[in-house]
Amino acid sequence: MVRVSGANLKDLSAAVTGKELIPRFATYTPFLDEAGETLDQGIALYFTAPNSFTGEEVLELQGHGGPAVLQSVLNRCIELGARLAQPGEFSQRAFLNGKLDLAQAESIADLIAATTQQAAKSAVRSLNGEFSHAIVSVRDKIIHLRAFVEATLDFPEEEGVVSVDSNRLQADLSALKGELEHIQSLAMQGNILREGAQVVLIGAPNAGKSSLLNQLSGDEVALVSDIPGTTRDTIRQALQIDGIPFHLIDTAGIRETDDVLEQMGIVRARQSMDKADLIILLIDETDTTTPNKQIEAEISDANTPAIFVHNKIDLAGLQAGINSRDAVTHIYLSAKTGEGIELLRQTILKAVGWHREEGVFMARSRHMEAITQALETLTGAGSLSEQLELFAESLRLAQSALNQITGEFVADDLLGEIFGRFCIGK
Ligand SMILES: Nc1nc2c(ncn2[C@@H]2O[C@H](COP(=O)(O)OP(=O)(O)OP(=O)(O)O)[C@@H](O)[C@H]2O)c(=O)[nH]1
Ligand SMILES: [Mg+2]
Repeated sequence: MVRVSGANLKDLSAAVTGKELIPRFATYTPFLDEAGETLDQGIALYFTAPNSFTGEEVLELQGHGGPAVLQSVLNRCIELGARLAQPGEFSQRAFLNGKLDLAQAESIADLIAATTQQAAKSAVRSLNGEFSHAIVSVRDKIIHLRAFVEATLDFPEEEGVVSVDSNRLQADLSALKGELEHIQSLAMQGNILREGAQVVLIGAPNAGKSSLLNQLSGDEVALVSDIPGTTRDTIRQALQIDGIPFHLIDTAGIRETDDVLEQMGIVRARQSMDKADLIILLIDETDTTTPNKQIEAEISDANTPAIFVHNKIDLAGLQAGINSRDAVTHIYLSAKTGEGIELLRQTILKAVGWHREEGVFMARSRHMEAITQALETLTGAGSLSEQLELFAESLRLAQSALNQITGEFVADDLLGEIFGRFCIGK
């Protein structure tokens, strides 16, 4: 499909189709070149402003496709005064013309990029405006409270303006915070769906990291052998657990070695630990001679959630199971037979912060930051209920943090950054 958006498209569409199109009616028509020869034929749709996706006049030409035909129809439109769209320009115009707010426009890109059905569903929810409505509803309550506080500041002596009761301010404030925290939790879930958490497998050589990667992904992704030091390069595999996307990273076994290639692999293993959302340490239950103390210390330095997996229970004669010691979850399983794997899968979901919540919104880090900022400001306001000017100012700051999400007041360079990442034609 070739889609043209702008002002005064009547002439252009008459020149391409050779007829006057009725708005919102599908017209079967040839698409013509300058000499009136048919380039392709198909359906033409014409929308008048503002009743279109972009809010401008829009012409859509649905042809048979194929790169050459498509290019010639596109060239014809350019001859007639159109130019190629920039990435995301249709959505950007829709935003600028008030057809969508910023969070909705962003969810279009998220919908297209969704890798799982769960992610797509929550992107649609944001596109429908559910996320924006939730944010706007809290923001309006902040504005309401602020108006009340400012009225008492401006007209302290006025009849009918109730004096401010600091208990009531506290109660209103904590209700607002509660509402925002709920949105934050739903958005955090959406962020997990969008980004997919990075889970890295770490451990001594032969602990069974590659076997576990294969078991979790249900495929022979990585080489497995009883030769210690099999894996050198880090191996990334995308997978889903209950519809949640993950990036699982298999690494070289960590040990002292003179092998230069293996050393390079170990450096990479440590680097991927730094970037991980979750570290899984594999421990070979049949090999009590290999100490894991150093790796354990590195993990606790990394300050990243970790799960300790005790592998090869089939050989060690142990039962599959889970327990918690020193604030660390320990799971007993066999990467080879798959026994205990479901325990691990559910524990991974929990460890990255996923809890089956209804109504998850697709949210971006940008949104999460704004919500956190608003919450911090509201929390700060709690101690200011005796100093009304400062209290009102905190409310104003929280309000403007939330405004950034829907894009009431945003800088042009932020818009450029957001829409520049869309694909062309969207
Ligand atoms: N019986 C049994 N064997 C296992 C299990 N997990 C792994 N193994 C075996 O242990 C050996 C090492 O497994 P890998 O998955 O290659 O171990 P790794 O941690 O990736 O090793 P490196 O890549 O060398 O660091 C292989 O022979 C596997 O078949 C298990 O749960 N039970
Ligand atoms: Mg390996």
